Amino acid sequence: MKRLVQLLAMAIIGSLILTSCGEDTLTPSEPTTDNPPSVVSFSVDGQASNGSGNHAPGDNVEFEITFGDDIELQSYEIRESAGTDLLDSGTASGTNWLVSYTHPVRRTAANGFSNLITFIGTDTQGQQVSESYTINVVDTVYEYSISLGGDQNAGTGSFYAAISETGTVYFVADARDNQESVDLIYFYGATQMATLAAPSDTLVDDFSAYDLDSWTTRNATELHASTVDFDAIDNSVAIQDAFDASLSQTRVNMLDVDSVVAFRTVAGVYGLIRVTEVNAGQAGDITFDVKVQP
Ligand SMILES: [Ca+2]
Repeated sequence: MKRLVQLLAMAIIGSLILTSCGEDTLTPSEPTTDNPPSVVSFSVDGQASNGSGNHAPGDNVEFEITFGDDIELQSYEIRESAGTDLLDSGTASGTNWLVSYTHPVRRTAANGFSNLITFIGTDTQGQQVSESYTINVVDTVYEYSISLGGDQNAGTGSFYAAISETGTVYFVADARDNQESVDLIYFYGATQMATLAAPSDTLVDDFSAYDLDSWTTRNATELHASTVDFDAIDNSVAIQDAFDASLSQTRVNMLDVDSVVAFRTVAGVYGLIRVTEVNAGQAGDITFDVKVQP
C-alpha cells in the first residue's frame, strides 16, 4: 500500500512537471500586447504643469517628468523649438523613470518670445509618449519720453524721477519735497552745454535757482555716455548689460540729438536715455526717450 501511494505521488508530480513544461513551450516569449509609455507626472518649478507659464529672461525653469511603461522603458529625449533642436537625451529602463531637467531662459530673450519644450519617452518596442510645455517670456520695460528745462525755463521742470511707467518731472519746489525720488537734473552750462547730472554732482550747485543747498538727500545716480543701439534694446537684462560701472560718472555733458546715456539709480534700477531734441540755453530744454527697468 505504501509503495502504491509513493508511485501515485510520483505519477502526479511527473504529470505536473510535464504539464508545466508543456505550458512553457506553448507560452510566447513576448506578450501579445505592449502598450505605449505614459507620463506619470510632470512638474514645472515644483508645481504640476498646466502646459505653459510666464518666465523672466535669465530664469532657470526646473522640469521633472516621470515616464511609466507596462513592460520596459528604453530612452528619453528633450527638444525645444517645437521639436527641432535636441536639448538632452539619455537611456531609461524599468517601468518608471524620472527625468530632471533645468532649462535656462536666455538673458536676452525678448518680451513675448515663446519656446515649446517637448519631453519624449520611448519603450523597448519603440513606442513613444510626449509631453510639452510652452515657456512664455514676460519682461517689463518702461518706455516713455521726457522733456526737461534749463534753470531759467519757467515752463518745464528740470528734475527727473526715472522709475515709473511714465517717469516724473518736478519743478524746484516739488523736487525739494521729493528729493529722495530725483534721479537726474538737467542744466545747460556755458562750457558743459546740455548736461544730465546726478543730484550729487557738484556742478549743479552753480545753478542757485535749483536750491540744492536746502536738500538733505542728493542721490548719487551713476551715468555714462553709451554707444549701444538704443532701438535694439528690448529687454530689461540688455538695459542692465548696457551699463558699465567702470565708466560711471556723476554727469554726462555735451548732449545732442542721438546721444545715448546709460544710468543706474541708487535703488539699483538700470535705464537708457536717447536724446531726441536739444534747445540750447538756460531757458531751453532737452527731450529724450527712456527705456528703464520697473
Ligand atoms: Ca510598453
